[in-house]
Amino acid sequence: SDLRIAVLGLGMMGAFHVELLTSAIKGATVTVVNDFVADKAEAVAARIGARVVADPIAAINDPEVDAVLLATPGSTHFEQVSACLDAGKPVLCEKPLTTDVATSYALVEAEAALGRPLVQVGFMRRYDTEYVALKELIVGGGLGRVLQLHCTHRNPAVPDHFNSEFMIRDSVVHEVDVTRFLLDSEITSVQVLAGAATEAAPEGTHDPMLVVFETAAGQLVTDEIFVRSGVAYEVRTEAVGERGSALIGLDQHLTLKSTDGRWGGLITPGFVERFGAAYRVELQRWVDAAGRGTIDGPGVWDGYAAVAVCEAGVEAVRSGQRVPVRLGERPAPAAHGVTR
Ligand code: ISE
Repeated sequence: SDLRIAVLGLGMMGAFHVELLTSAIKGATVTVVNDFVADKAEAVAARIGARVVADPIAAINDPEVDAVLLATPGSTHFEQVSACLDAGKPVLCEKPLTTDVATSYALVEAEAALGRPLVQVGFMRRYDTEYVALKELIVGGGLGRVLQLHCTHRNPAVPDHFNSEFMIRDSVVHEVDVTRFLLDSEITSVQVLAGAATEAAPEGTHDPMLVVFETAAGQLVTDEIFVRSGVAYEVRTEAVGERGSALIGLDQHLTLKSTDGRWGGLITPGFVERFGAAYRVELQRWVDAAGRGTIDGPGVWDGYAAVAVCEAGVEAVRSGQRVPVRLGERPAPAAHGVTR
């Protein structure tokens, strides 16, 4: 029988997940929906034949819910993920895990105390075929020892509330996870260079920025974050090793057309075109794992580490200094999340 899912938060991401769950994912039924805007919840529920439960904690604890998808604001995640752990229900939590290091670490400890991984964090790039191929190349030794990563992360446009801090916590967080995923090493420091800003940026917002991570193995990672490029959704990563380099995200699998001896093509306009397939794989694997009472992807430790790096990144924007990242102790393997 289908896994019965509660979707909490029906903004852009929540609505996107509901759409996928009801159209593309096997073995799942959305039985309960929740949003702090009552009309929105009612409209979605009516369309897909689900029930509205107005209180988020009651939605999690509802007897007709086996697993929970959280697309609520980050500030509500600590309480909601805690409720999922208390109820013993698998949860897929959109980033960020929580909004500060202390509460994220509290969730690491709570899951460890429970003794089985239930918390998965929505870092969807780990399911993108290109990132998976790059990881396999690296793990297989195809590049030799990897020394540097160079990441580009551009959005065509964003709302005004994307200030420098938000850009770190909401956008750069993806490269934080990509770095940890590809290099299997923790990030130990963050530095941010804020140069000339686009005239599209509101006063005081540094857009673009150049972010530099250092890993425990001494590898350097650069990330150009530019969320008002005015052009397209461009996400590229190049890994540079002792025996070669590899770049992903260049043609983004769209058709390149040759004319007049030149090459060119389309750039993905948004995240749906770039990562839609990855979201679908992420969700299907999570549904399958949740049916077995577990997770299949980045776990609570990955969510915690990302929050810790982003917090250091925000301080690095303010201070202009290289800011160290110090992580708490990682619980024993049997207790922490499955990392892919
Ligand atoms: C947003 O939250 C995302 O997750 C997108 O993938 C990213 O490109 C964007 O910059 C973020 O703000």
